[in-house]
Amino acid sequence: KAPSTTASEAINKIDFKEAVIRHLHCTLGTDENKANNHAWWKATCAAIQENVLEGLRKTQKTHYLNDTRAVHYFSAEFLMGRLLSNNMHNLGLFDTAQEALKELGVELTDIMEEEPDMALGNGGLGRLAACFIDSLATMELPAIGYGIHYEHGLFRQEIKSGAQIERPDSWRDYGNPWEICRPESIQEVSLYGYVETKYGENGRIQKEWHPGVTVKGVPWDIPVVGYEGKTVNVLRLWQSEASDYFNWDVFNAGGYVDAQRENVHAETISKVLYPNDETEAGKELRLVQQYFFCSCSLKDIIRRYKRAHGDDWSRFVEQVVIQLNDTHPAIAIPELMRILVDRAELDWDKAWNICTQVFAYTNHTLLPEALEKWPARMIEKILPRHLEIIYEINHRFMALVDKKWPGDNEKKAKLSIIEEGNEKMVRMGNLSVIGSFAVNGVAEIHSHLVKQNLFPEFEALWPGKITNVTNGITPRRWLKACNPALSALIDKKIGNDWPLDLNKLEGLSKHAENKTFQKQFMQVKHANKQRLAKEIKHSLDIDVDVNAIFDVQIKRLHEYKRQHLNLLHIMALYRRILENPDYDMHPRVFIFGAKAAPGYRLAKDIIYAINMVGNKINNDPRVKNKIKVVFMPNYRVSLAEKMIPASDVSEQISTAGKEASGTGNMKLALNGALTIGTLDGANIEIAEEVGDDNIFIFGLTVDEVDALKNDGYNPLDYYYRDAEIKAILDWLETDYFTPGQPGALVSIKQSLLDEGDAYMVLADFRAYSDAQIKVDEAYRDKTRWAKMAIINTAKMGKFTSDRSIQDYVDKIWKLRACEVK
Ligand code: 26V
Repeated sequence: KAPSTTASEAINKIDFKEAVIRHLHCTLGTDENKANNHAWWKATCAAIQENVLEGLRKTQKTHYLNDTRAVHYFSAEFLMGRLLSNNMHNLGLFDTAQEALKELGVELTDIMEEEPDMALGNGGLGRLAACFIDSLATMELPAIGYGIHYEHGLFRQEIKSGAQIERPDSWRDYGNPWEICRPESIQEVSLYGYVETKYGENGRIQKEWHPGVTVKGVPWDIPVVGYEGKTVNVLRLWQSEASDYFNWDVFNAGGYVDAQRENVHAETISKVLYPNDETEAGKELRLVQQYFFCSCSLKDIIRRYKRAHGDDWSRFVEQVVIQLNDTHPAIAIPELMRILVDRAELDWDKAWNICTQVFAYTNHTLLPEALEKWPARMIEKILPRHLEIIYEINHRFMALVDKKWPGDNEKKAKLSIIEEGNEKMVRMGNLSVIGSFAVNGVAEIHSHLVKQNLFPEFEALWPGKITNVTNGITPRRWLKACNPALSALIDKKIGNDWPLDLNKLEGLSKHAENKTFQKQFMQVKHANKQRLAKEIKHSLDIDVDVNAIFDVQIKRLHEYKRQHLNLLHIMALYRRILENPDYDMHPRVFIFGAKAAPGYRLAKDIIYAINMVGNKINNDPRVKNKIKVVFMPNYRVSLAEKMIPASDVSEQISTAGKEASGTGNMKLALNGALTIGTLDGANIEIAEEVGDDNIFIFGLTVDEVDALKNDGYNPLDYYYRDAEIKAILDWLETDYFTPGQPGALVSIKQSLLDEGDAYMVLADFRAYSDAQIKVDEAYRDKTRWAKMAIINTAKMGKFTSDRSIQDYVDKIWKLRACEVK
């Protein structure tokens, strides 16, 4: 069925104009003549928020009256981006608002630029959470997202003389029009202190935690509007504040300054999002953040449950399912045990039974350095009672393992939550698997590797517990809102119900060879490229040819994602042009967007190298504009929304087995970009959908990577046997790209030759270069390319996050939709 404007039928242009003006006057204290874009943006948000809040109220009432089972999505990250355009589209108010504002002399797309991104996440994991809550609301599923109300999101990236500089992100500096503070739902969270062992009347041992510190968790709610605006769920983010109760002793003893200092400490908890830096162990504040939001969220869930069911815990597991987005919220498992055993005085088995029916865990990475482990000593200091509980969970679990494999200490060592060694460590992955009823990976290949390589002993112990749910993306944001011209073209061709049923895009397939449609499709792409070219000119003063291939690699910077493979290939092309001025290639613009973790040296060096090589190539007349290299600073959701619709080629070139899924790959293909990629993550499933003729697959497979590693991979073999590879790597050592600074780019060469090339860049280089030649050939055949691009869009139905969520519902959550009238 066609999307109706249910929520907004009554709202016409006149009403909307009236609402915006009213908010200019009464909310912002200004008027139409004085208002700048920022004020117009705020007034427009406020006018939209009226409709959002109406839906929120109805939804909450309906969920309460129906006493619905709900999923609680626990995530330290929600990468929401901007909300105005999304909310307008989901409410069906975009056109109304645009026309109304036009009549007031205001351009909607201009004022949308005033909105700061909500960048409360690092990358794929946080954006996935944002797509999932969009789908949950759209599918009318009772759900709540729980996370942290960071004062500063992911750092803002500036590029100075080619190098990344980090600046604080301040998304709330001038107020956030979407969030609602809920002081009535404040929670208290305890930290530090010691545990007292007591003996109760019945001889039962009782543990009492005497915390050293108490802090307040203040909830901020962000409404999450489903498509067509019926269900409006919430994202509840906790902000830390000093507790009213705690530091009065210090204060009364005359320690006013010390009391203030404690304030600062409490408020530090939600101050800043941690970037994905090398290793987490030792970062006490990070563990405190995790516990803080989990404890607040669990108490919030229990408060809501008790309102309906009192002290009867028997229905808790029917009402509550909690999805752990990676191990970041794994501390919620011992926290729920503590609440049930110490507070509610349930016996251990009963409590454990509840826990293991409530939690489910998603794994998002196999990289050893990204698997969370905390020193037991640190947990003991911050959460002494929780460490005891973790030991007790482990003790009972080890008994179970012994039953299955009597006397097998090797198995026990692998399965144990505790890693013995110099310093005892708590493995959050093992805790998550043991405390959950379901574990999932995020793409077929990744889930297979989770079973086979990461948790083989758990797979043997509990066959069937580990499953797959392939990631997805919301087509509302990642096609309808970000690519209005393509959306309109699709509407015209196959109707407008595809945002709710993305498999409908399949209907485009039969037009893939239609010349008129091809022309229209590529005209949209061309117009999007013109817009991006303007943006590039504006922000970097680089002229790019809109008829060139726009080749895009946008994702966090990491060696396993191999931005340096892309760079080495660019250098190879440059070298070929210098050696042969007639080198035949279609002009190409290589566009990058990537943030490096501030402490990740080589990643920052790669950014620097991209900029320095780019600078040289862009200004070398001998290149005759056949190559341009563009590094777009401060890659973020709102920039992705501009780059993706303008992309021809999507670079998905991770070492096979390393990228759990990827989601940018889906966004780009959905918008008609062709993938050049390895058989890794969701690329494999994208290839299955579009067919081998419509994707450029190259390089080692997972098995070949393993085999080569086992045989003893030697990058020097490739260096000496491939003259081009040698020439390029040697080039990095000169000062050709960094005049006067020889060796400034040498760390890349070193990582590939001296340090063993852990991600097999050199092993895949030739295959990658050959695949790029195929890309070039394909692009020159306009008809062929148009057909391939259309097929890519047409075959992306599988990758809607609605399908991912339906998989979670069927396999894991067992939820029912609840219609909001
Ligand atoms: C964390 C760290 C921390 C230590 C340094 C290295 C490192 C590298 C990666 C990470 C991220 C781990 C979790 C994560 O963000 N995974 C991403 O999740 C996406 C959604 O499932 C998925 O599409 C990406 O492939 C996966 O990398």
